[in-house]
Amino acid sequence: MSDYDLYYWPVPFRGQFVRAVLAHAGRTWTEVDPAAVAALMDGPVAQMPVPFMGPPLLIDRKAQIAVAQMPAVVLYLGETLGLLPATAALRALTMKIVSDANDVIDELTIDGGRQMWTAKRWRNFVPRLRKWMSFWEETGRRHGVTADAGFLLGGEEPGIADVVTAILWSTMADRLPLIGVMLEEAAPMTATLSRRISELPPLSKLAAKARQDYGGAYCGGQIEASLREVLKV
Ligand SMILES: N[C@@H](CCC(=O)N[C@@H](CS)C(=O)NCC(=O)O)C(=O)O
Repeated sequence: MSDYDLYYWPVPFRGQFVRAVLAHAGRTWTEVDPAAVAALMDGPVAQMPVPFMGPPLLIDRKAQIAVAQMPAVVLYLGETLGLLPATAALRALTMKIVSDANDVIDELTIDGGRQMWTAKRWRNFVPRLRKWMSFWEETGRRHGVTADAGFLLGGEEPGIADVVTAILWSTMADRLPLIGVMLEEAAPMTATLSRRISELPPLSKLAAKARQDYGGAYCGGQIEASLREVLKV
């Protein structure tokens, strides 16, 4: 029996952050059937393990705890698996990075497809996406990241901030290569940091599994189609 049940869709997108933290920590989880995810999400709130609007939702089987909202799930895993930094300041900064990553993917999908991308909307968004990228570059610079060494918040080993960074940018660059080109230009140290962390064995195994299970999909649905249309990929 695995350690956790993960309620998410068969795409990388937001669920991949949770999968990556679990993989990084060497934990096992079961992916719940998407029909069961939809049934739970659309069912009575009184029957939800925790009230939630949309997945990811994680159930810790042993502790019988359910958590939704991606940053809260990552915080729960970080706390219970001892993966967070030692100081309050770095713990807060870790959750700031996780929240930034969640904001970036919300913006990239116009809040999960509230509107579709048009060429004009995309043109207006590009400077903002580059600004987001520069936040990672600047954070790394302040903590001693160089072209080929270091971790986003300093220290001697990769932490949750690095895992989340790698999943955010490597998944996006892999599935939407033009954004990868933009990252190399706007935030080259972040691009190499993301590659270095993604090459850690548990994360490279996870990426291979994602490729096998979800093909080239990123977030899925019409919003992915409209994103590919403006990026012409
Ligand atoms: N703020 C939530 C967003 C959750 C969310 O939007 N989940 C998407 C998938 S990435 C979903 O399926 N939402 C369905 C809905 O909101 O109706 C989080 O960070 O977990």
